[in-house]
Amino acid sequence: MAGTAAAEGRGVDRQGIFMSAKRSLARLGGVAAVSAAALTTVGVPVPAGAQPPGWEVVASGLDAPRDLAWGLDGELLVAEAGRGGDTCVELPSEGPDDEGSELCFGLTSGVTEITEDGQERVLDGLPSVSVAGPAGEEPIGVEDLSTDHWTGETYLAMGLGATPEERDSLLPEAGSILGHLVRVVGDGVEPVADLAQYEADQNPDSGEPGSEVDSNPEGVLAVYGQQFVVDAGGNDLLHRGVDGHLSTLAVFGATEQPAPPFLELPPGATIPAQAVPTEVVLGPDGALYVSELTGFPFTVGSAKVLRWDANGVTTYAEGFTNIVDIDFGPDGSLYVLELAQDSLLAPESGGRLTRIGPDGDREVVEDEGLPFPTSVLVGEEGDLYLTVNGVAIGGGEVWHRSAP
Ligand SMILES: [Ca+2]
Ligand SMILES: [Ca+2]
Repeated sequence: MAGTAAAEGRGVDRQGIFMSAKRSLARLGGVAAVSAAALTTVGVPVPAGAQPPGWEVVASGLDAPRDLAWGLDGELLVAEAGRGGDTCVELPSEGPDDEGSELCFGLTSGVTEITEDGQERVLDGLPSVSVAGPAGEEPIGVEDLSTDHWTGETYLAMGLGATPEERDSLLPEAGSILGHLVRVVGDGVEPVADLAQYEADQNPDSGEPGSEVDSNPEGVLAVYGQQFVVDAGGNDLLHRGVDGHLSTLAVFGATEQPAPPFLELPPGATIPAQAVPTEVVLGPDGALYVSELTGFPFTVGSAKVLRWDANGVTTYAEGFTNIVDIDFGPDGSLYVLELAQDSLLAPESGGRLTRIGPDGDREVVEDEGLPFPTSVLVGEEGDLYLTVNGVAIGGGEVWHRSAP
C-alpha cells in the first residue's frame, strides 16, 4: 500500500524540515503517516449509536478530542486539538514516494465543557495545525489539560511535533504558543513555559539512539502550584516549580525492537524505538505515573506504565501496546487506555481499556468497538469516561459508562 512506503521513510529517515511534525503525528494520531488504509478506518467517525453495550454518548461533534479532566466545580472538560485552518504552507518533499503535503493553521483548538445541561466550547480560538490539508485531518493543538484543585488554575499542554525554529518560521505569530505550557486566564490563555525551546536548549534525551530536537507536549498534571509535563517528542518528564523554574525529572530511554519485515533488514535486526510518553498522573501513593505510546515500529506488547519518584523511574506495568492515556480510580485501580491494541502499524486496530487492580490483577474492560480512543477519566463513583474518534474533525465523542 502506498502509505507504507512513506511510513518507512518517515519512521527511519532523519532528513527534512518539519518531518518531526509528521513523525510525531504518526506517533500520536497521524495515521496517514503510518498507513493510508488505517486512516480510512480509524479517522472516520463511528456512526451515532454504534458504541459498545453499556456506553452512552455524553458529547459529540468534537474536533479531535484528546483529553478529559475535571474542572473546579466538577464539570467535565475536554481538550480539542481543533481542525487546523485555512492558512497553509507547502511542506518540502520527503522523496519520490512523497506525494506532497501542506501544513495548515487556524485558531480552531479549544476546550469544551460538559454538564447535565449539555456541551459548550468554553475556551476557543487557540492554535491548531494539521498536515493533511485544509480539510484538517490529524490536527495538533490543545493536547491535554489539568486543573490544579489547590490553586484553582487550569493548565493546557499545547502540542507541536517540531522544533521551535520550525514553529516560528513556518507558522503565523498566533501559532507561537504551540509547544508551550499555558495557563487559562479569563477566556484566553497565558504562556508560562516554552517547552519546545527548553527541548532545543537542553535536548535531555541526547544520549539515546535516534535522539533529535523534537517537542510535542502531550500530558500535563497541575497539582499544588506545580506542573508536571510529559513531552512525547522529547521523551521526558519535566517539572515547573512554584517559582516557574523548569527542570528535567526523567528521560525515558529508547528500546531495541525487532525491525518490521518491510524494512528488509537482515534477519534478527533491531531498531531503536522511542518511549513517546503520553500522560502523567498522580498516583494514590504520591508517585507520578507515566504512560508510553512507544514510537516506530510500535511493537505489540512493548508499551509500559512507568512510576517516578525521587529515587528514579521503575516499571509499574508492562505488556501493553501504544498506551495513549491512564487514570486512577477511587479504589486505586489504574485504567490503561491503548490507542491501537494490535499496534499503530496494523491496518485496522481498535483501542482497548484495561483495569489494573490495586493488587495487580488485570481485567479487560472494553476491547471491541473503541475507534481511536484518546483519553480515559474516572469519576467519583468509579464510572468511566472516554474520548473516541480522537483525530476526527467534528466526529469526536465522549462516552460514559457505570463502574465496571
Ligand atoms: Ca488524561
Ligand atoms: Ca530530544
